[in-house]
Amino acid sequence: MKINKPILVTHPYMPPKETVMKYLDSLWETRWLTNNGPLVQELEKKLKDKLSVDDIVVFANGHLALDSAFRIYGFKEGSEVITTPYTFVSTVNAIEMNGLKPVFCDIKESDCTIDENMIEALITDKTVAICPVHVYGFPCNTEKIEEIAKRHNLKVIYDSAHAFGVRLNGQGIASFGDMSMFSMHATKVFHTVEGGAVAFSQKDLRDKLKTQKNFGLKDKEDAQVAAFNAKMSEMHAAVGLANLESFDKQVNKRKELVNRYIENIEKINGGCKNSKITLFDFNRENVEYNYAYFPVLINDGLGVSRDVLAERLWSEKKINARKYFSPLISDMTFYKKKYGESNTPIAKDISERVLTLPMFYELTLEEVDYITESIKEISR
Ligand code: T4K
Repeated sequence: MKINKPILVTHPYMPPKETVMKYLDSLWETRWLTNNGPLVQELEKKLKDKLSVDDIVVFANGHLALDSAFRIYGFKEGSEVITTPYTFVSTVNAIEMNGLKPVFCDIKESDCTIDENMIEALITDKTVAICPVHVYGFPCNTEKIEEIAKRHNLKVIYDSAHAFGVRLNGQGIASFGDMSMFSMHATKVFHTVEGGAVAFSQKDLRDKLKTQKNFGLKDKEDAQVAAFNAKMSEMHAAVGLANLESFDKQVNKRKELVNRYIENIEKINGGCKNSKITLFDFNRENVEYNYAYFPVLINDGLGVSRDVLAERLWSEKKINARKYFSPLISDMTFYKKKYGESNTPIAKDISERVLTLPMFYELTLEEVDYITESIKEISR
C-alpha cells in the first residue's frame, strides 16, 4: 500500500461544518461569547446525561480542571498525594503546583493503572488524597481504591483525561471517587478543541469549581479566593455540542480499528500469545471502552527494540507511533531533581516497551493493515 501523507498517532475528529454552524449561528445574534454563556450551559447539561454523572463543570482545558479539583480542597502545603509516574505530566504538575507532594505508586502490567495493592504501603500521616489515572481509558480498580480511601479518610480525584464515555459495571466512569477530570483536548475521543471538565456528586462542589475558574469571583463582585481564569468560550462549547452528536459513531469505528489491530498482531505473534507484541485486554465484560488509544508493548521476541521500531516506522513508513508514556514523570528533569527516581519497576519496564499506534476516526482498516505489515517488515 502507498500512503500519500504521514499517518499521525492521532488526528482530531472534525464535526460537519453545518452542525457547528447550527450552534454558532446564535452567537451572531446574542454576541454572548463567553462567561458561562448558553452554549456552555447546554454542553454541561448534555455531558451530564452522556456521562451519567450527578453534575459537571466545564473548563478551558483539562489541566486547569484537574488543578482546580485539588485547589478547592485547600490541602495544607506539603501534604502528600499518591499517584503514578506513568501518565502525562499534567497529572503530576497539578499536584505539585498546588504545593503538594506527589508520591509515586507502581502500576499493573495488565492495564497500566495504579496498583491498588501497593497504595496502602505509601500512606503516611501527610497523605490527603489519591489521584489515580484511567490510563488509555482503562478503568482503575475503583472499588478497592474507594475502600482504601474511606478507611484512611482520603479524597479520590481521578484523572479521567482519557476516559470520556467509559463505563464500568454499567456506571459512568466519573461516578466513582470525589471528582473526576476529563480532558476535551483536540487529540481526545471527544473534544472541544481545548477543554476540560470536572464531574462530581457532592452538591457544594459546583459553586466552588465555578468560583475557582472565574478569578475566585462569586456573584461578580467579591473574590472568595485568589484564582485564575479557566472559563470555556461559547465557540469551544459549540464544537463540543457538535462533536457530541457523533460520539457513538466515532467509538464504533474505533472499535473496528482496534479489533483489526488485534487480529493482525495475533498473527504476528503466531500461536504464541504476546510473544512478540503484548496486547492489552479490550474485552473485559464489565467495561464499555472508548478505544481512546491503542497501546502495545514491544517484547524482545520481536527482534527489534521499541525505540528502533518507532524510529524506522517514521523514517521509512511515515507512521508516527508515540511513546505514551515515556519517560516516566519521575524521570523528567524537574521531578527527578526534586524527588529522585521513583521505586516503580513495572512502570519503568512498561515505559521502556510501550508504543501507542495510530488511532483516530478517519484511520482506515487498510491503513491499520499497512501499519501492522510495516511492523512485521521492520522486525524481520
Ligand atoms: N492528564 C492526562 C493523563 C493527559 O493525557 C492529559 C493530556 C492531561 C491530563 C491534560 O489535559 P489537557 O489540559 O491537554 O486537556 C497531547 C495532548 O496535547 C494532551 O492533551 C494529551 N494529554 C497528551 C497525552 O497528548 P502531545 O504533546 O503529545 O501532542 P502533540 O501536539 O504532539 O499531538 C499529538 C498528535 O496529534 C500529533 O501526531 C499531531 C496530532 N495533532 C495534534 C493537534 C494538537 C493534530 O493532528 N492536530 C492537532 O490540532 O500532547
